[in-house]
Amino acid sequence: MPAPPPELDPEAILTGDRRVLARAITLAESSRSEHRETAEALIERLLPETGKSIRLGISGVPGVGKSTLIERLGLDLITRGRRVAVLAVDPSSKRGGGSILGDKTRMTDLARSPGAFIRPSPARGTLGGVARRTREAMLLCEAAGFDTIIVETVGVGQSETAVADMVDLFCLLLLPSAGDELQGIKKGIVELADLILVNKADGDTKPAALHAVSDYRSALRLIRPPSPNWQPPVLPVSALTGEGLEAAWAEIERHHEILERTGERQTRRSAQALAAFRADLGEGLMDAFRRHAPIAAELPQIEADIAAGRTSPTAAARRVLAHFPGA
Ligand SMILES: Nc1nc2c(ncn2[C@@H]2O[C@H](COP(=O)(O)OP(=O)(O)O)[C@@H](O)[C@H]2O)c(=O)[nH]1
Ligand SMILES: [Mg+2]
Repeated sequence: MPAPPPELDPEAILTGDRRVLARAITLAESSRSEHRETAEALIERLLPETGKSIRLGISGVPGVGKSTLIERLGLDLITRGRRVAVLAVDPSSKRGGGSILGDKTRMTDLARSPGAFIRPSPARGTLGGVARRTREAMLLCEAAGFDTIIVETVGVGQSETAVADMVDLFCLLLLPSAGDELQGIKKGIVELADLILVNKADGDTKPAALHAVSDYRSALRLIRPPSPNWQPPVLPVSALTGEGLEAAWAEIERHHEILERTGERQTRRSAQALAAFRADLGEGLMDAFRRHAPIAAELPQIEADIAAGRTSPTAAARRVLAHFPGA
């Protein structure tokens, strides 16, 4: 494994040097494998200094108020002495066009705070690749002393599952209208949530928000909770006025304590790390496989035959796998 270059001194990351931190994350996101290897070596060195944060995922449809909430909550937490890193997983940003996470992802007030570090989504890659880099960015931020990591994602694709698989607490932010369909939330996302916040519980939309809270409380009673030690709370909040955010944070801390006390946090993180390892292994094998010259030469024809119904997918897979000893 290559040694980190001098400008990527692990000590500089440990002292919280954000310029070095940003550079390390850029290397981890690079499309060049030597850059990624450098970042990986650095992360390995720093691994004993990671894991000491509250890892929080926040998801919800565009416009629900994720960025507004993260900025407000982040500023509150910083005044209480916490250090907050915000990472984004935005499946749309790879298209080069508009990001679904939106402009507020920049969170200008929070970005100015010396206690915060904000990093937009890696611009390129498959969801698996983006998730891997976000996980690495999370570890680097932890080594740099950030004790609160917030991962923002949109609730319209597969990305929320990827985020739920890298955090301790997955929070779903909802609009003050009842019904998953009305909210445009994908089936199954509510089941992933450790905490549900109904946002915009202010002004004209407050009654609807309170109504949605009681609807979701009833709905959750019918769903098996994601953890045997935790029943996901449903709370009204206003990211705009800040009302309810203190109660929401209290639940996040309570969840953190329960998971720590029961050992579930470690179990969950171990399972997540193993799943990430297996996903990387699978992707790496698939890449190696596609680059293997005899297969690369045959693959287009084989795929054309399968698409045209001339070959069965199972038989074709078996023939291709026969190129590999032991497969
Ligand atoms: N009334 C009200 N508006 C809000 C609240 N939170 C966010 N908004 C507004 O909703 C819009 C979308 O917010 P944004 O944070 O960009 O949503 P995101 O797409 O989920 O990140 C913006 O115009 C916000 O000002 C809230 O608690 N109450
Ligand atoms: Mg946003």
